[in-house]
Amino acid sequence: MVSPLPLWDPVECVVRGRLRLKGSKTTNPLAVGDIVKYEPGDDGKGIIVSIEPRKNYIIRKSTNLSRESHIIASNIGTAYLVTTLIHPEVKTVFLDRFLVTCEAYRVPVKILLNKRDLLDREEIDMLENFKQIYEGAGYEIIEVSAKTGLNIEKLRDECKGKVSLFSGQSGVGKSSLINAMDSNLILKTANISDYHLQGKHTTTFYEMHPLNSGGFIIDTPGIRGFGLVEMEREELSHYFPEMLKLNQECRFAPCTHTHEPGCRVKEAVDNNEISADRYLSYLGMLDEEEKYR
Ligand SMILES: Nc1nc2c(ncn2[C@@H]2O[C@H](COP(=O)(O)OP(=O)(O)OP(=O)(O)O)[C@@H](O)[C@H]2O)c(=O)[nH]1
Ligand SMILES: [Mg+2]
Ligand SMILES: [Zn+2]
Repeated sequence: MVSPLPLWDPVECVVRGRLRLKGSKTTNPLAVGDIVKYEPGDDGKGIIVSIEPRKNYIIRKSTNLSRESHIIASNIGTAYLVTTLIHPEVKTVFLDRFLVTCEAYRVPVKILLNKRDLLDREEIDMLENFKQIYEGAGYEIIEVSAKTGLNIEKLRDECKGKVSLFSGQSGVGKSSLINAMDSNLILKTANISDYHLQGKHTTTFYEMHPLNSGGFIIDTPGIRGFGLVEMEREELSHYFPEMLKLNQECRFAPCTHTHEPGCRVKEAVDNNEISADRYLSYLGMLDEEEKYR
């Protein structure tokens, strides 16, 4: 379903002014992953003249209040949502927003749980709980460690022959994982304690890297806030796979799974078929949709 793989023969290009105007509702008319046409310019650089239609993309607003959206990347084979449980602490509200956006824009997504080496006995319980919630919702979780190399080989295999996106909060180890996958790559990484001191992001560019084992990975700067791009109230639950499955069984259609009698989703939350945390996340998103519209 996704565009053919790029050939790795970089040409430096600039964007033509007209192109900027076309994408006026997004802060970036051109996103990493875009397939473009370019013409040779006078100074040896190419001039980008058009962008091919995107097969898919991930888009966000920096906050719910912002009017403009930002396209994180396009034409993605698999988006890997990188997270940790601790150091930094997982923010499930953020994860859920990212996952909803992937569903809405038809981007296949998996969760990479990094820094597995840091979890002690007590935290393993946290891990089980986390897995119950997200595997229960239908997502694949791969436990990895850039430090010990856990499952890096598996990841390398998975990433062959496609464009993969690594995204997530700052400090979860996106760049470290990519470095672990290919010894030719030396992306900048930073010690976690520096983040707290300066609130800084180590990766500041959206950049695609070829892997020597095959495939391409897009490294991205850490994301702080993830504002959903507008969607209809009735539509939101379609992007929670575990709710979508039961949708047909609700008495009313459309059902927002809030106040409606005979709601199968609410029943599923009550008897723990659907995680209460995910349902709360859903309610939070519905609320905000209302407020910021
Ligand atoms: N213990 C442990 N530390 C890790 C692991 N992966 C990354 N780190 C450390 O976590 C810190 C942050 O890693 P980065 O790779 O810079 O994180 P990032 O997600 O790319 O961060 P941004 O570029 O700011 O978005 C570094 O100090 C890494 O050494 C891991 O698997 N285990
Ligand atoms: Mg980074
Ligand atoms: Zn319902």
